[in-house]
Amino acid sequence: LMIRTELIHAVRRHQLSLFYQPLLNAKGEIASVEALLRWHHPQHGFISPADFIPVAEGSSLIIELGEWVLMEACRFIRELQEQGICPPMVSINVSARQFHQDEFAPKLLATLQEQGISPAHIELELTEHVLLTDLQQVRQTMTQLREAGISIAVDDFGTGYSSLSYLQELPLNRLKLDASFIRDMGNGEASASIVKAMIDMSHSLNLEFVAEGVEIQSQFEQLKAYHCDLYQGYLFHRPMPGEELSALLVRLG
Ligand code: G
Ligand code: G
Ligand code: MN
Ligand code: NA
Repeated sequence: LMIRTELIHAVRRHQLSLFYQPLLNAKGEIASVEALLRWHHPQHGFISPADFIPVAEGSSLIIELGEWVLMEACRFIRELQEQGICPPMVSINVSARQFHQDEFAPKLLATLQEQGISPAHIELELTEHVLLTDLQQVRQTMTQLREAGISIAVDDFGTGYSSLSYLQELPLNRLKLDASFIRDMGNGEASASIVKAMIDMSHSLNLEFVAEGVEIQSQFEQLKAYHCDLYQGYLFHRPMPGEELSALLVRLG
């Protein structure tokens, strides 16, 4: 309850910020970045989105937060452009309640247009849970988004215990395999085989495959041998403030 009340003021009091974590391709280039919300509370310090997102999801607060995240991502993309830096695609996490609100796609597209941001700069991360609630409506919304040029990734892939048939039915771009699979890869042949099979499946469906939570070199080597497309994790970069990312982009040219 404390969190809910305080969260209502957090936006207005400028306590929220976006951090960005790069996703690298096999050549080590930054292919895109994931935007991750951060809340710095003046008394309680840093509060994890793992703690406050579920609270926000309990009410329309999540809609307001989602709108703030989108505006902030747009502001950041424009700032990079003004500095002469070519902005990477920015992935935004979208929760169920946001995605299933009325007019989600047209509102999002209108905001991008107002902000002067090309939809090609934006990817949405949706969990299997979001995708499988009202598949008919999800397909419709997603088609509108894809036709406008927005990319769609399945986040935490593999944790939803769902049938995989939706992968053929929805216009997806990427699968982001949940970090737990990457952690288990070192624990034996079977776990590694699962990851390899998922990579092969995603390629046969023309989807890009992202490994999340890559923390050690041996995981990276193994994933490269399996032809994983994109890599995200502490081995490469931790989530960082926007200024740090723009400095990194300048350094990399
Ligand atoms: O960055 P971190 O590991 O602390 O994030 C914890 C969780 O919070 C992750 O599941 C992530 O998807 C979620 N999260 C981070 N930022 C956002 C956001 O802007 N919107 C939503 N809906 N979830 C977010
Ligand atoms: O649920 P989602 O995939 O959106 O959550 C991503 C979360 O994973 C973010 O909170 C991010 O801070 C965290 N994260 C990113 N890379 C790593 C990593 O290598 N190890 C661990 N433990 N967490 C990571
Ligand atoms: Mn995510
Ligand atoms: Na994830």
